Amino acid sequence: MAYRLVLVRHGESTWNQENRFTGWTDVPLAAKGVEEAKEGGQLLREQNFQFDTVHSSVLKRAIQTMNIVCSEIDQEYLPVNKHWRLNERHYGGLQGLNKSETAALHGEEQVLIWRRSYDIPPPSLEVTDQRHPSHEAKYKGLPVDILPKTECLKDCIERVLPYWYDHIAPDILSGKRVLIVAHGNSLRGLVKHLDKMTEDAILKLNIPTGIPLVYELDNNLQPVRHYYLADDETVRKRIEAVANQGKAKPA
Ligand code: DG2
Repeated sequence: MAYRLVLVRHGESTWNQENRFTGWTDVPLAAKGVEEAKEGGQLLREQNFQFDTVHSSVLKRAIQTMNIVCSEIDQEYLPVNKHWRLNERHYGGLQGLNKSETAALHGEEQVLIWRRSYDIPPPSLEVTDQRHPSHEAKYKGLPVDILPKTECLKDCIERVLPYWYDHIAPDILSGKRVLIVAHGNSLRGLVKHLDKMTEDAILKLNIPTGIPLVYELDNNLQPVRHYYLADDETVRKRIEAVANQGKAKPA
């Protein structure tokens, strides 16, 4: 192994808890998510993980998680890079809707397609819709045509990868130990890219909240192996909770 990269999905947010499609909606961590972020940081500390730089999205659930993790590993001084390209996949017209209610209305199969298909996006927003990112101060200065009205995973990967190639990969190759704190789907996109997963395989992949995912990479940034820093049962339960969010009646 030449390099090690750590990925963390933010802890449970208030809208994860309410089971609502979140996307670019800027909601904070729920109390449970704060605990998950602390536990994630403690797992890193127990295994003596240290970093040289951190990358996160510009959404507060990721930023809050990053701050908690850095505090737990006693590295609050780390240089931080926040970028919209690491944001969650934009959920378009679904943003704000309850996932179970949407499944009851449109069927679980349709919701699974919207949540997990590779190239079928959810319904698109109009630019005039207040949920469109152009209405938010944090995206001021970006051309409106680069801001998403909706995104499938393919679209999300296409906007994450320039940031990977321009910023994260050069950091890793220069020897920096890198931590990325992002989201269920922006991380699924990165994992699909790193592991060269097929469109079918990525459909079944769910990333649990708050559990550090460690990638060991070779000189060419090809994965040698990856593993979660938690026992299999904890990982399984958290993955199952994410998968069940799209059921008409969650378990
Ligand atoms: C969730 C992911 O994003 O939802 O946008 O609702 O990771 O930021 O909480 P996150 C959302 P699913 O694709 O798992 O439904």
